[in-house]
Parts: sequence; C-alpha cells; structure tokens
Amino acid sequence: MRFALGEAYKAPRAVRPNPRVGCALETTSGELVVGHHKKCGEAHAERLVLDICHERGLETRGARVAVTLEPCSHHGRTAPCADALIKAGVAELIVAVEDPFPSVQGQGLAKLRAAGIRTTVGVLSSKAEAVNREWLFSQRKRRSFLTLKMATSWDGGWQSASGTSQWITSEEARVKAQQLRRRVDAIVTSRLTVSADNPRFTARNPDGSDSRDQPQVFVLSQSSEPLVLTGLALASHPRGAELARFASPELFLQETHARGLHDVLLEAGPGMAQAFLEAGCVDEIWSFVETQFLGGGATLRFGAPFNGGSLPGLRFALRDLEALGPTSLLAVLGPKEG
Ligand code: AOF
Ligand code: ZN
Repeated sequence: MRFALGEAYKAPRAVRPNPRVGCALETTSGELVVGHHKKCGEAHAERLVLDICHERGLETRGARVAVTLEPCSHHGRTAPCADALIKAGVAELIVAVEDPFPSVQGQGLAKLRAAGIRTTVGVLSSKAEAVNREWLFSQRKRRSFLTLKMATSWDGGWQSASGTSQWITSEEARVKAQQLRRRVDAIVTSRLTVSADNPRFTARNPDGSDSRDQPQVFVLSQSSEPLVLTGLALASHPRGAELARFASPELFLQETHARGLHDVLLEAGPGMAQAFLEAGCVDEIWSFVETQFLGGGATLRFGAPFNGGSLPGLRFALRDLEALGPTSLLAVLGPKEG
C-alpha cells in the first residue's frame, strides 16, 4: 500500500474530475509493478499495472494487489477494474478507501469477494483519504468542498469588497494565496467583489506567470442582470467568468459537484462569507491576518444573521498556523470535531 500511495501522489491534475489513484502488484515470484491513473478517460491504475505485467510477460495469477481506492465495478469511460483483476487471476486485494462514487460504492469489492479473492479494506486509509480529500468529500456529500479565503487586519476588518480598502496584503501572503488558487477547480465570488476590488482571479505561479491550469470563475448574484466586465481584469480571465444565480450555498455547491468541480474557493466579502458559514457550507478557512490596523471606520464585520441562520453555533479548530514574512499570518481552520 505504501508503494500504491506513492503512485497516487504522482497522479497529475489531468486526472480531474477523477480521483488520484495508485496501484502496486506483487507477483508470486516477488516482482513488483506499480502505476497510477494518469488522465481522465484513460486507463485506471489497476488496468495500467495489469497491462505492464502483460507487456513484461509477468504472471498475474496468484498476485497480491494494493489499490488506494476500491476497484471500480462500472462501465464509465473505461471498463470495470474489478473484472480485469478477476480475469487476471489475482489472489489477494488490499484497498485503502471504499469508492463513494454512486456507481461503485462497495460493488467493486463485492464482485471481487464473490469471485473468491481475499480482500482487506482500510489499510493506510487516513493517508489515502488525504490524497483525494476534496474529491471524496464531494462524492460523499453530493456537494463540492468549499474553502473560504479571508484577509483581515489585526483589528478584524475585512480587506475586500468594501471599496474603501486602504491597505495591501503583503507579497508573502499573496504568493501563499496563489497556492490555494492553483489547488482548486473553481473560484466563487460576488458582483460586489468584482466591481469593488477588480480581481483577476487567475492562478499564478510564484514567478507571477499564469499557471497552466486555471480555475473556473463563478460570480454569484441574486439578480439575472447580465454580467458586464468591460474594463475589468476579469474580462481577460483565460476561462472567462460565468454568472451563477444564487439560490443557496448548498444548491450552488451541488451544481458545481454535478459539473465535476469538486474543490471550490470562495473569495468575496463578509456578506457572502456569512451566507456560506450560516448554511454550514464552509469546510476549510484560510484566514490571512495582517499586522495593520484599519480602525472602526473602515472595518467590515458580519451583519445580523441571514434567513434565521446562526453563526455562534459554528465551531472551527486550528489546523495549521504559518508566519508569512514579518507582517502576515495564515491560520488554516477546519470544522471542530465532536
Ligand atoms: C479505479 N481505479 O484508477 C480510478 C478509479 O469514467 P471513468 O472510467 O473515468 O471512471 C471514473 C470513476 O472511476 C471515478 O469517479 C471513480 O469512482 C473511479 N476511479 N477507479 O478502480 C482508478 N481512477
Ligand atoms: Zn477502475
């Protein structure tokens, strides 16, 4: 499983919207063959490893196989891996995490067991969960994983969407924030943020160049008035920006999930952040704090609860804390367990 996990980490972004999966096979004579899923639509990890064995003339009968995700049982873009493993005559299968994808969900394992293959599930599962954290979350909850990014002054004022922002986040904080943009599949924002802050919403590399993969941008709005981007930086976003009618955070994230955008970043002002928090739709918070003071006049805070929602019931815990140069702090928060 350690070899399989090492492979899963190598899986490139091109596998999206699929998960990152690695596989390791040990033949009865002790040869080890490893591989990972490389691109959506192409061979799954198990298929790839079996193909390598075939090419090298290695005997797969009686082999032990470890996979970081339950082998699939469905005919998707490719044929079922469970069938391929059965046909190859493997003797034992070790799986880290069960596949929550609706067309699989335990059926791959059931097929393999019915064929008399010894199966073990849950080996190094927390590591395998981490490799596909947002994908697994999205499959299980039927809505995308949402990360809220916020940037505030030391006295708690918001940096964005006010139009009165008199301070600038440090270079170190901006470089760090790009790491998040490079990670996600989509960025969601508001009309107010677009007009007040004129953000580019591109994912950039540390040298400032545009990253090869760009997030999809959604501008949430309660009105269906067309989005006018003339003269704004967003007009030249490589993937364009799409207007999304805002019914509720939950419905929006169900929609992005359905479109295969499993990892979504919210970059807007306190109003939109509050709506997502109250709906219980914030799964991680990246909170940048600058060692500057805005003072009362410029300070934006959360308002009264929306739609009877409540903030005091929400509890987050610190997951990570990082000093970024002499003037910025990044706190990463996740839901508090228990
Ligand atoms: C595996 N091994 O390496 C991967 C699996 O339509 P497809 O063929 O692209 O299949 C997509 C689904 O297959 C995906 O949502 C997930 O449930 C599973 N991915 N399964 O046995 C793999 N990548
Ligand atoms: Zn498969």
